[in-house]
Amino acid sequence: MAKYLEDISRTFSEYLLIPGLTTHECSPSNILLKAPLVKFRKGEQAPISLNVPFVSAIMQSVSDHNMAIALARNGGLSFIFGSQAIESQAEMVRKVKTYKAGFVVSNANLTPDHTLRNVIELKERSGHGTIGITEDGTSQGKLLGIVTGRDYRVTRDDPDKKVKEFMTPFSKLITGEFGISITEANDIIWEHKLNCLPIIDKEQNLKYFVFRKDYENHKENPNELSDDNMKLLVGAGINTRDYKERVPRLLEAGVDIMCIDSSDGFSEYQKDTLHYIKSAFGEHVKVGAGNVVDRDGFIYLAEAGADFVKVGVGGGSICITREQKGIGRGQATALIEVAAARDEYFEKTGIYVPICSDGGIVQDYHMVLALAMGADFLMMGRYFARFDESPTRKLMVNGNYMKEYWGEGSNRARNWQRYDMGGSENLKFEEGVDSFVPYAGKLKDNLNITLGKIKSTMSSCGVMDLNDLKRNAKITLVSSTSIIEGGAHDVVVKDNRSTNG
Ligand code: RVP
Repeated sequence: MAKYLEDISRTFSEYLLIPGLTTHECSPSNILLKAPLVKFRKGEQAPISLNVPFVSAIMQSVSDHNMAIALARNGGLSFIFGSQAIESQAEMVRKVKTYKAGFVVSNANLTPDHTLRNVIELKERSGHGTIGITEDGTSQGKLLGIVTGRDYRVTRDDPDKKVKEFMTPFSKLITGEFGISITEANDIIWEHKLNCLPIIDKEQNLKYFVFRKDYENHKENPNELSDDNMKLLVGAGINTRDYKERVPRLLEAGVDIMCIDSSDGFSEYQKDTLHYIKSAFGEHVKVGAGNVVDRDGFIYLAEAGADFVKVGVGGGSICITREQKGIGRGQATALIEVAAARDEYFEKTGIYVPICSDGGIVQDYHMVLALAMGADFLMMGRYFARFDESPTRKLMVNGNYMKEYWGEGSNRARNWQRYDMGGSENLKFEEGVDSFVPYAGKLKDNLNITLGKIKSTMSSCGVMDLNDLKRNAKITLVSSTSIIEGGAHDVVVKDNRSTNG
């Protein structure tokens, strides 16, 4: 006879946190959100930690190099989507690893023989007012001058005037030497009252520009997640089919951590993949696995060597796996059981394998609930898809700005490896939808509001960090009637504010 689980499959909206004693120290500004990303032994620190407990979903519509840069600069990490050619994924990883905060590769360049007309066209096309003038017109060519808005007057100058006649020539430029730090570059900018400092190598080739405004932004990112060489951390999704080719290329590109991406990770394919990577490349190569929804799945992947385990089947906003295949579990129930399994495994082996709650976060308070229920960190798709930094188009739909957001199991993504159960290589039926989400602006602005809310909830609960939250949160189930009480009720609300969900 089939086994029936005793608990009901529940989701975040069915729970609330009970306030604890808020002490004087427990103000939001004292609360820490650091979280372990990979496994560690009792008494040791995790070799990689997040500064905020968020990672962006392994999805075409969420995590490319731009998202990865923005998120790492704000303390989290992106897993760059694996449903693309190996080389293009490796290239995205490389872009994140070679990104130097404040050092910008010039993407508006011309030669001295171009004309003012070309300058104006380029400025309009690229949106950049500072143009590098190089011998061959490339971003890394020999620097011969720069052109900014101060060098010409559109209304007076002849559009056919050559760049060499009005550029600021190299002999008059203040430059920085390749290799200097951002602080040294900034000192030069201040000393010479510059807006932009070209950085050149010994052969006078242009490497970067440093802009005054970017340095100021850099100082505003105290949470930045970087390695010992001050390079941003980045992850990448992999699958259980082409890992022998994909993993070495991602490692060459400098990836810091990988995650096997599957809607159902309780499989021998994942074990084979983990074993292969660890034996071919060494224990120091970090790989997460998943997704699972119960103790058995967690223990299996932890024993197979996963560095973290991802939890969740069917709870994603764009996911229809539960409808299509009838498999899955309420995200809260899954998380509670897997967190208990993680603690049991830690007790038994002395190895702490972090768990990631993946999918189904709608409200900001769901994040605190997930962390209180035992998630070490959270993976989100819909949340990040709404921002400027996600790779998808922003469109006007019925008078509102929207961003596109589609599932990896949709016909649009055709990520068959994620739903692969062996056998034929075709995605036979869709497990995800193609959708819109309300456009929300810049990642940094939204993240700051979310983190503020999380800290405020933690302060109400009287906890100072995420461990404290896991250990001491008091959580209650709510009845459907009391859910109604949780929103504005029995009043006529004046303005029709939309929620961030
Ligand atoms: P959400 O944050 O609720 O949008 O969920 C994102 C998660 O949904 C992803 O991290 C992934 O686990 C899952 N996903 C991605 N594509 C699909 C699908 O097409 N079914 N599901």
